[in-house]
Amino acid sequence: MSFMFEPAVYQERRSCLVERLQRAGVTSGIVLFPSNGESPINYPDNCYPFRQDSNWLYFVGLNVPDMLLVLDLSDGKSTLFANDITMDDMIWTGPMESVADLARKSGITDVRPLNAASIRVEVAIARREPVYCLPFYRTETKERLSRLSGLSPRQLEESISAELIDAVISMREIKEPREIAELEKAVAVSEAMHQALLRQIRPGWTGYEAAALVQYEAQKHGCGLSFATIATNHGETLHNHSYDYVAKDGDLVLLDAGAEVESGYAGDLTTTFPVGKCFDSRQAQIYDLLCKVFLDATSALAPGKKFIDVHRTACLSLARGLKEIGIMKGDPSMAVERGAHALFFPHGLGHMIGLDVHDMEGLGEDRVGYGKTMHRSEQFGLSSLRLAKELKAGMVHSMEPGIYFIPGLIEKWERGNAFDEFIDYNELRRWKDLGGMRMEEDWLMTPTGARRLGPAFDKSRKAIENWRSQA
Ligand SMILES: [Mn+2]
Repeated sequence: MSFMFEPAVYQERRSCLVERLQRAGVTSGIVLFPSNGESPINYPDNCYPFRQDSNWLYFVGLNVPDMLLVLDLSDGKSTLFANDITMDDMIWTGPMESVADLARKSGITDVRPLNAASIRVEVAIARREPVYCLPFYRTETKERLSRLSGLSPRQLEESISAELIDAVISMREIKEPREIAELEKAVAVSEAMHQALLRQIRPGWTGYEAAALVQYEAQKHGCGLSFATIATNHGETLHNHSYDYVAKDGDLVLLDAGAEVESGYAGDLTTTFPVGKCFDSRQAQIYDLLCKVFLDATSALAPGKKFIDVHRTACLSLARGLKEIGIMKGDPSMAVERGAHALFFPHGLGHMIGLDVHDMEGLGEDRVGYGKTMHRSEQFGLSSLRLAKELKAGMVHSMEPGIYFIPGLIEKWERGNAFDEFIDYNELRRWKDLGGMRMEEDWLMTPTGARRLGPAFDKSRKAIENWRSQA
């Protein structure tokens, strides 16, 4: 991952951040942006694959560990603190660009060694200028920044700024055209990953083979995975990372997987399909309903509308469909208001996507998805909705309704006669072993509506069965 936009892109983003903070009344002080460092697995030299911090990628862009950017809010100047590699390092890493050359790619001319960072922080403190940070999601980043800045981990925690968080969210949530182009690439590769499995899985395949094929397809396109692949015959377990099964005719496979392109942008798709050539009649009924829910939800997308209302549209469509099938009963609107449908759809309709697959979740899921004025519901199901706030042109988010039959949850609700005015537990017994389905696409809000990202990919039952019968 060494892709970068033009240096001016990063310069402009940093000056935009300074402007937005000034507008929020933050006119002096310094912002500390630490890059990520290498993170050891079991001994110092054996590290997890390096993933740069997404805020750093957005404002600095350099995919290099162990750097620190100091942004001065009074004059808007950026200083990059980093060390050039030594000849000893180079024997292991190969030739590397100098820090000064790297800095130029981000539009930064002021470069200093890492050990000068604490002096810069001391100067700010002597001038009684505040220090600002974003939240830390890795303890080691906080500890490293503490060593570099001379501030204690506690002082760093106290430097976390709501104004800074909100300014960053307000910028990153609206995707620039160049970011949308990257997201289009990520979704295109993600589709290729899904289509590879849709084309190739056979009875007898293990989950490991399925997950390996998906990863192969990503890497073949020069991409990584944007999160750990879910490839399971038990889609009703929402984050099922077990690959320990053998696919057989009659099974449904749920694949939730996405590519991360070189620039760091993520795709996130879910497809559900039969291991055999067709859905059986029960699976077909539920899959057709899922397609209907998906269509109703995507048709409800509009700028200016709250995403929680689009989520409610999906829930209502689901409750109506389940009533037609006979699994639910009573008034669907009332059932949704009370939360009875959540037995079959216990998660939210979507989340923002960008440089993170759950975009900016490290800045606080509620701050990102609900803003300053909305609050998360405590109702089962709705409490898992990550995105609720008003949609704006330029936002990119997932659309991912699902229908699940979770035996343990069904039994628990039935024992307590939960919502028995809305759920026909007798009829439900016939469906309990069906498993789970989800359909997920990535959508961009436009000034007039919304559009799906990625090349055309028909997921109607007929189209899916067509893929499978050619397998
Ligand atoms: Mn998702």
